[in-house]
Parts: sequence; C-alpha cells; structure tokens
Amino acid sequence: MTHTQPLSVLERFFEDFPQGGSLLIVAHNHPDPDTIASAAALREIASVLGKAKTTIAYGGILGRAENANMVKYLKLELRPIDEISIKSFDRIAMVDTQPTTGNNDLPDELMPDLVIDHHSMIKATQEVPFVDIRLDYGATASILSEYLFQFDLPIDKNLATALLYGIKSETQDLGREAYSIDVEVYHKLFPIANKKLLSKIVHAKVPKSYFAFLVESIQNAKVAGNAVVTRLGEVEAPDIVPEIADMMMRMEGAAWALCTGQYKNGLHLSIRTTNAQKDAGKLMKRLVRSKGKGGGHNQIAGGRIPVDGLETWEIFELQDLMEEKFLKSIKKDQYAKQPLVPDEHS
Ligand SMILES: [Mn+2]
Repeated sequence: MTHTQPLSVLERFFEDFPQGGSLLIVAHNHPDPDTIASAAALREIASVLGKAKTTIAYGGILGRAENANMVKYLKLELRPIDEISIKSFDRIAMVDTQPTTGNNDLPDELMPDLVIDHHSMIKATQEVPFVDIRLDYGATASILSEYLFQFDLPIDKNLATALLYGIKSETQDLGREAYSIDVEVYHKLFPIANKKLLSKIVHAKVPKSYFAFLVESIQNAKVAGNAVVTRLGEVEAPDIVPEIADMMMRMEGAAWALCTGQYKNGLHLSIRTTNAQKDAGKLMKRLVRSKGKGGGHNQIAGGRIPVDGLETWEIFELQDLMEEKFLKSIKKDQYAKQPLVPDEHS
C-alpha cells in the first residue's frame, strides 16, 4: 500500500480495533457460498490485522448440499447464532448483508461496527461506523479477495477454494452480474484453489428427498410468455427456492422466473431474470411490500413473508397472489398460463 492513498475501510476498522479482542462475523441467514467465503476471508484478515479471536455466526440452516459440503471440506467453522452470546464480543461485522434487512439474525437493536456488502445501502446502515459497500462487484467475496491481495496476505488452498466458489456460484460462473473485478480476482484465486475439492463441492450428493422437490416444482411450473412461475409446499431448507428459480431459467426462452415455498413460519420467494436492465430487487420489494421483507440485485432477488398462524390453503392463496402480482408487474398477465410439462394422463 502506498501512503499517498487514503486508508481503506478495513485498515481504519482495524486501527480502531482492540488488538487481541474478539470479533463476531455475521453471515446472512441460510448462508450461501458468497457470505460464507466472505466471512472466512474476513476472519483471516482479522487474525493478521487485529490479532482477533473470531467467530463466524449464521441464522437459519445450511441447506444446500453444495454449501454444507463447502463448509465441511474446507473446514470453515460456522456457528449457529443462537448458540452464541452476541454481547460478549468487542466488535461485530456483517458480510453480504446489512442490519434490519430481515435476512440476518443479528437483533435489530444491535448495530454492527462494520458492514461489507455488494447490495445497495439501506437506511439502517447509515448508522454503522465502518461501511464498505461496492455495487460494481458481483460478489462480496470479490471485495474480500481484493483486500487479501492488497494487504499481501497469504491465502491458503481452502480459503482460495472458498472464495473461488463464492464468486463462481454468485455469478453463475462469471456469467450473471459479474464485473471485471470478479474476473480479475477469480483468475488470481484459481491457481491457488484446490480443484478436486471444488469439484466435490459443485457435484455434491443430494438426499433422496431432493428429487421429490424437483418433481413437485416441475409439476407446479406454469409458463406465461417468457416467464415461468412455480411453487413448493413445505420445504426442508429455504435455499431450494432460489435453486428451483435458477433451474426454471434453463427453459429455452425464459427471461423471468419466480419460485415460492414455505419454510417454517415464512413463505420464501425468489426472482430471477436475464434482463440486466431490470431491477429484480425492486420488483421483489414491491411484491412483498408491507407483508414481508425482500431485496436483491438486478437479476436475482429474494424475499420472505411471515405466515405465522396461516392455514395451508391461505398460504396457497398467498402464493397465487404473489404469482399474479409478479406476472402483472412484468406485463405477462395477459398470457394464459400453460403448464411447463403437459399432464399426459388427463
Ligand atoms: Mn452476495
């Protein structure tokens, strides 16, 4: 680092950090590879710059087989946030998420000291003393990777593999909302990463129940113009919802997809679009509006609506409503919905 440049957010954060103190890194709920890799990289930086004792915590569950494999094979220690005494930490950091967004389990009255993210800044984040938000990065893992290279820190095989996978999965192999910086750090990480382990993560074995969800989502899928909508009933882990939305985008001609599914007391929603000029995050916010919380980027977005106390049929009607609102918003409501796979037996 040259001294003519202003100090980076992380340099200033660790200047202010009680050396040898404790740092809690909060990942977003049902953590995906981007938030997991970002947390692991921040832990590495914190151990060098702050001699910090670090704990990575997350809410929800590690659902996807790929993500569980990533944590297992790369020996990334993550702890459920409800097993942790949050107030015992000297500092709190948040990666790939922001306070009060509803997609992390840091209590709303507790403000983090540091936020590193690539989603638009929300109002609550203005209260956070150290903020590094970069919208022209396809993954938070790219921001953290750049820091590691900038600080000239050693990156071991496991961390490089985690970061590579974080960027790869978040950008669909650098094809979706990837920027030049994502490509650049990806190239730098590639020689260091363990390709065998990466392959084992990407091609994770899935439980038998996974195939039942696939069948259900395909049977429920309806096509309206260039949009596909589908739904699941109760799921074992909410991250199958975005996974199905991604799968629906593989249909020839698909430009839009919506998938919904119930996990515990919430209806989870996921939007995908190939149209980079659109704002899927804004559309998601409009869909859930006063009912729940949501957000995202141009081409991917997620949301959640609490369904406490609702009967199964009421949740079904809510899914109907979300599909209608979605198709209306993207002006596909004038198309008659056709089943993706015609039922040949009826
Ligand atoms: Mn991300």
